[in-house]
Amino acid sequence: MLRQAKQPSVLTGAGVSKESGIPAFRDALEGLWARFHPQELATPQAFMRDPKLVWDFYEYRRELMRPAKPNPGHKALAALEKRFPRLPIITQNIDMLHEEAGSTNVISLHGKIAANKCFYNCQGDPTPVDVTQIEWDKNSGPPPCPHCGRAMVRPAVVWFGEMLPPPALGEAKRVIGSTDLMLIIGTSGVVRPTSEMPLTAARNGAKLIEVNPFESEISRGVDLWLQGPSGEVLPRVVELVLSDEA
Ligand code: BV8
Repeated sequence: MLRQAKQPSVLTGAGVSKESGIPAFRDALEGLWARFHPQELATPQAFMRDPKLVWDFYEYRRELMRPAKPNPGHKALAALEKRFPRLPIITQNIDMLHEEAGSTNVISLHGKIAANKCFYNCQGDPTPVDVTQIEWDKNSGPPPCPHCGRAMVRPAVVWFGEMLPPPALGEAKRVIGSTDLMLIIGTSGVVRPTSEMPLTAARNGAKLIEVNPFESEISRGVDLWLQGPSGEVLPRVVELVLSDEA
């Protein structure tokens, strides 16, 4: 199916980063954070209610992600560009491991955890803030925005109830409207609007291949389910596709 594809695309979720040691979004977290579900904290309301709690939650996840390296699954997707240059990778992940693995066309639907911005976007959406240039008491939660001094600085990720960034969403829609084969990797298919993208692609005639060790919300609608961890399945798939070039 991949060999015949003219415009393949990829959609990834937290599962593709599991073998890099990053817990998936719905995995239980350790220690202090075990009693929280990320969903409760990944909202603007939670941040307004308790900015320090939410800020510390992201600092904790940034610490978790810092040592993480691309795994064989990320690397296989980057290698696939030998056959499909600029292979679009629509990702829900905020860890930037696809870019680190060498993928050149990553569409980040939910932002990047390493980035911060003004909560009010006081200089326009988004108003990036580089916290390494700010001196503040790190135990007091987020610093005030250095531009407006009114709002607090927040992680530049998309929270529940927030719109996806129009540039990324527009790019994803263009890919979905033209792809003839979508590889869907490591997503539970729960979070909208991303979870609707495979079906939209299929309605436009695309074939769907899912890579996931467990059944997901989209498994019933795919043409082929490769059941297994992406760090093992993807290298074998990509080797097959690239070897027939020889
Ligand atoms: C929006 C960034 C429109 C932050 C994330 C009620 C109130 C408010 C909103 C809603 C509501 N009901 C529904 C909604 C919409 C909501 C939504 O979908 N909620 C869900 C929970 C029902 N969506 C939104 O709010 C979105 N915005 O709709 O705006 C709007 C706005 C205003 C007004 C009107 C309309 C915004 C959603 C974005 C949220 N931000 N992340 C952060 O990370 O802190 S989402 C978060 O979930 C992560 O990005 C994560 O990637 C994503 C999805 O999860 P998955 O990636 O699928 O990960 P998960 O853990 O679920 O699954 C892992 C999978 O991997 C599993 O299937 C597992 O089997 C598999 N796996 C495990 N090991 C491996 C593996 N696969 C491969 N290899 C392995 N080794």
